[in-house]
Amino acid sequence: MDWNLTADQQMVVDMVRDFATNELKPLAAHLDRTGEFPLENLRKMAALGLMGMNVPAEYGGSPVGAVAFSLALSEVARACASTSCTMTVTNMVAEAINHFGTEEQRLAFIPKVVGGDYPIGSFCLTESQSGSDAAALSTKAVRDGQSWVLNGSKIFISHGAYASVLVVWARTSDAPKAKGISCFMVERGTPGLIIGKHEDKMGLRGSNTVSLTFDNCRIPLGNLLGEENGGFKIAMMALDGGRIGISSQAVGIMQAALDLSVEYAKIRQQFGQAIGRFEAIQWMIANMATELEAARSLTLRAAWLKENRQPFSQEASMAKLYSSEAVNRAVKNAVQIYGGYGYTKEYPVERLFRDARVTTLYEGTSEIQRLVIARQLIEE
Ligand code: COS
Repeated sequence: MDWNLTADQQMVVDMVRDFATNELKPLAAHLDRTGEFPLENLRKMAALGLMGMNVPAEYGGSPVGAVAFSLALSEVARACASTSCTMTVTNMVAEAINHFGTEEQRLAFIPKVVGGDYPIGSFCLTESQSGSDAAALSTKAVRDGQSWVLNGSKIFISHGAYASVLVVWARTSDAPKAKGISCFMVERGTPGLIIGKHEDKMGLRGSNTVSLTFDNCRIPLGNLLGEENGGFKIAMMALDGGRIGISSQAVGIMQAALDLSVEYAKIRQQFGQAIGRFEAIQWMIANMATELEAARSLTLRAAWLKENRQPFSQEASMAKLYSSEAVNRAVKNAVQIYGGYGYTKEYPVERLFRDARVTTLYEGTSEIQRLVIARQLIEE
């Protein structure tokens, strides 16, 4: 077993770390405070190839593999968790179009997702009555002449107000639950696509989250992705990959929490010495570092399986489950180490505490990850 990164993977890490440290980190507190969306930085990231890291170059991607993607995403999350949210979802959308689209669809849509003025893709699955139970969605699409007409609403859509292409799941038959769902691509500005309420979130405040309404939203027949009534599997397969992304994001936030904790433990003086000399603080830092390594290993193993075209659904859920729970323990301890200062917005651990919270919720709660893992153990 070789744990070393390849020269190409190391190059990606070095490039992204440099970019994230210089361009993303300095803006992270501002985005958190103002809720501004970092469009300019996302365009720079697209120019560096970070929005289509697993799609071929002929569609505007820069295929470096799932492992390099995971490493890059962790570097971005370490600097700015909000920006990493947009990066992971956009990569997930680009990959889904690449995997399930026709050649014509790939050429038409992927370059818009990974480049251009809005190098952003949205994943529109969740509805007010279908979160964990994704197959219960009720948005409808009906065929009308040369069009599909979409009606319904989605909620909690990451960067939905800025996406160039939105992949949208809708019911296309009366068949029960998962069997009657199809997947569509809707372009930014399509009449009938209405951007709704902007969520005022606890964390990831620099990643725009909106509700969407489809009001007789008419799209060409050719915007159906994959097979009619075969859309649910697209969502599930995309989420398998997406969960490696969220796990990588959690690893990045954890690394930031550890960096800040170690730095502060060395300089903060109490009882005549640096607090890092007290065992109480050392144990917190040791646990944080150990759990970070465990989270990183699980994440990279899932990414490696994906890259090597082996089944990875269970491993992606294990990685996401562990990393997301562990990052929440890490940020809690980072605030503890900073004491009262950690509870103020002057210190970045307060932002990390809020940013980390969503990782056990989105792209499948911890409970859904356990369900996916247990089902594969018990039912297969
Ligand atoms: N890859 C490929 N196909 C999959 C799959 C996967 N990972 N998971 C399920 N499927 C297929 C099943 O094989 C089944 O196909 P058949 O009808 O041909 O047998 C179909 O999809 C339905 O699967 P299942 O019966 O398991 O669906 P459930 O309604 O029980 O839902 C869970 C399964 C709970 C795993 C799913 O609803 C889920 O992931 N929920 C969480 C959704 C989520 O993460 N939302 C966040 C949105 S983004 S913030």
